Amino acid sequence: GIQRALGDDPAGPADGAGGGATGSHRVVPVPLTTTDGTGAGYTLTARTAISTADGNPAARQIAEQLAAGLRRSTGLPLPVTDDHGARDGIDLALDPALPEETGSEGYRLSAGADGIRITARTEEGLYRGTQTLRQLLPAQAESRTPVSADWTVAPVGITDRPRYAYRGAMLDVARHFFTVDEVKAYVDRLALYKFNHLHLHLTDDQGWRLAVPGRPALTGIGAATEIGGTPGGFYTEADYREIVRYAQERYLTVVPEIDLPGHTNAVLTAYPELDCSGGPAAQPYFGNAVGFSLICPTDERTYAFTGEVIAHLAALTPGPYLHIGGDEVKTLAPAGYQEFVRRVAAQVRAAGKIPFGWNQTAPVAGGDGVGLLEFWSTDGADARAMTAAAGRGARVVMAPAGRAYLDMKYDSGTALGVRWAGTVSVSNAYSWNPDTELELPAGTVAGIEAPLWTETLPGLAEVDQMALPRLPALAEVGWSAQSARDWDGFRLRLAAQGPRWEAAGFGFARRPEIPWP
Ligand code: TNX
Repeated sequence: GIQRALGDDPAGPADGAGGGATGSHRVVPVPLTTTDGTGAGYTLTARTAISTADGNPAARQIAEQLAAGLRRSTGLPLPVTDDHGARDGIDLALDPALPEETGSEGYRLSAGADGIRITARTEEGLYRGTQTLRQLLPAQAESRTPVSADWTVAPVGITDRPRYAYRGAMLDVARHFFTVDEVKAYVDRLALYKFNHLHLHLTDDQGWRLAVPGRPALTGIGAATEIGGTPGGFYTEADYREIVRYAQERYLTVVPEIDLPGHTNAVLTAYPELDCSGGPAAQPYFGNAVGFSLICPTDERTYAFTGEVIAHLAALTPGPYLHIGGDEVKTLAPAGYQEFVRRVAAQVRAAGKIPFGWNQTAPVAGGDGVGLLEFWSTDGADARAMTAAAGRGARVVMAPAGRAYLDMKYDSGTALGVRWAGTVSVSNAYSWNPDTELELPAGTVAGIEAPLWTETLPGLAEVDQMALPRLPALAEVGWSAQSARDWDGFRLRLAAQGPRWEAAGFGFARRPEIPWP
């Protein structure tokens, strides 16, 4: 709650557009095309069923998820059936005959008096379509308990598909630990806005958050605390698998990050033999500084350690990427740094994954080195290094701190967050083009990511204050065509999300840029 009060603007929005967009035109991220139909629309009633025509198990599972969410708010029975057409209702159909351009996440949605139909070439597309449907219903559809409302979807035809294949959000569970339930709650917010990757920053100076077989001290010692000295925590293998499963069920791929060779103070407290700095023995770290720790790059025991961790993590990770960090190493010369990253990237390749690194790893990217780079820097030299790496075949995820960092303060009055990259208003987060932010060869931008570092954010309430409403702004940057989006339309559509968050019990910052109803 602190920030909410700060964000309140007693004067209200200047243009009097309070209440935001209505009907079918309030979906975030904005679909490719939305065409209003005529007639009464479709109203969910006690007769409504959700059907999956061909009995495909994945489609059925998507239908069950949709039904579970809507049952809890509407109190309607909403049975899931295979007999499409037997009753009126919502039909989810896989249709390989849809145009190829629909892609792997695109879908079509139509609503009319006789029902609602979502079609897609893939399960993933069907799932994205159900997230649009949630937003076509009244805000009360997000309630966690039964409420009464007019459950009508206006008549509409929507054709949709994403601009970028990679739309990620990062959660730093190292600076402050987040429980499995808190991570799931964050995934719930991401799923609604069609994110498809969850990047977990699992390790940092303040804590190591994943159990690794044969390395008990990593969690026994390295996970004990967090920033401020409060108790930390870690994920057991079962916990981690549960996060992966929950995300997968919502068509998000988990991207685990083990940050190396800096940001490793927690490792060094657990395994002092991996410290060759010559300084005093590493102690648990409760502060916010970066760049002071280094796992010994000249000791073979380090590579034995990274090899074990990477092999274990790769085995737990169904997705293609394994992030090796590489940021902010201030105590190692470039040649030694590059040699280290090259060796660890090779270990990731050997484990069958694509090495992903922060932009500092650019000199080692391309070819069989780092395959995917995450650009966050505000430095021109780093930008030029990206151009060179992309020329060697690396692809780039755009997460420029001045746009995409959810831990930046909204303005100088924001209580939470930091401001080393400046302040990031909702409009700053929204108004940029990932394709032209850097000078990169055509087609090398894989997508966008919204990182959330948690030095100043101890729990989900604080996370919500920073993520909402900027997370949906970045979702639209990643999903919607540049030509389909503009700030004036976005702020009205975003305003319509406020009542949804209220119904769902999500906190958010009532930023005065947005004409909340
Ligand atoms: C920089 S950006 C970091 C993190 C901090 C963050 C705080 C990057 C790759 N590293 O270690 O948490 O700033 O905004």
